Amino acid sequence: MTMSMGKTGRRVLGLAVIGIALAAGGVAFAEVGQPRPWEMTLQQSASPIMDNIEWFHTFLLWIIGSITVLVSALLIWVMVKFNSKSNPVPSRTTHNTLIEVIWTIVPVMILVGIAIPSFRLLFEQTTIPKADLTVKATGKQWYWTYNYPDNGKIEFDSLLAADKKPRLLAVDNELVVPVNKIVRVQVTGADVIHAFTVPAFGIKIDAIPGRLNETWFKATKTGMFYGQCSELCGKDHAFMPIAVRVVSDQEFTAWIEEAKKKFASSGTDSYAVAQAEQR
Ligand SMILES: [Cu+2]
Repeated sequence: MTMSMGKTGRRVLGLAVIGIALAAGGVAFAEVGQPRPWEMTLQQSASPIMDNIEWFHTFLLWIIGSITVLVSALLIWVMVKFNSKSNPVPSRTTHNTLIEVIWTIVPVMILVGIAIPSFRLLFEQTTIPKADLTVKATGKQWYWTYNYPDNGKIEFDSLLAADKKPRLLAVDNELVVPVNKIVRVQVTGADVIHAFTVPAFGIKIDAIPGRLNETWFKATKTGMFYGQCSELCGKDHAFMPIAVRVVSDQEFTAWIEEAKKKFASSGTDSYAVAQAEQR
């Protein structure tokens, strides 16, 4: 018996060590803007909205956790103290006004406490501040087309790049935006419903044919940020990632100049090119 207990103990210890190693591995892999192995939390935030979402998530977790602990404690207390053995003659009490008032008022207060930050966040997400840049993302089966209406007629397709890393997230032409600038994103669909999502910016909005949806973000860090189409849109739904490259102002201006030439109306329709190459 002692032997088997020792074995179990060692096994538990072993599992704990593996767990810590995996967690540490996950941290070592940590990169902003993309998922990482064994990730259990939200992706690292890179926008004020996402900071707020993270705060709200943690706030809710504490409330849910406390309620769960309280209800479990009450259940255990009832089971131990009032079972037929320890309490053979039950009380015949049926009503208690004070308790009934408390268990009505307290949940109402909790819900109001949740509603206030929840609506505040919702308004922040849906009220688009004065934008420094507007980009348009059009979901197509199965890639994205980006437009820069403020900067001439830049339009290009963004397709999954199978040879690039990170796998299934990298694309040939990334959406490029300047850091610390308010970017308004107009989103629509060309064929079926898609959804434009970048977790690190806390944005997710449907791309609906015949309708122009709007959202916004302000990237507070430079680097690559990835997302995926988040509305089941057909057989290659899993293969139309969203890649956003956040750069400094100067780099952005330089990129715009380059893009004007690269994606000039002569038509570098990379989707058509890719299709042609496949044939
Ligand atoms: Cu999709």
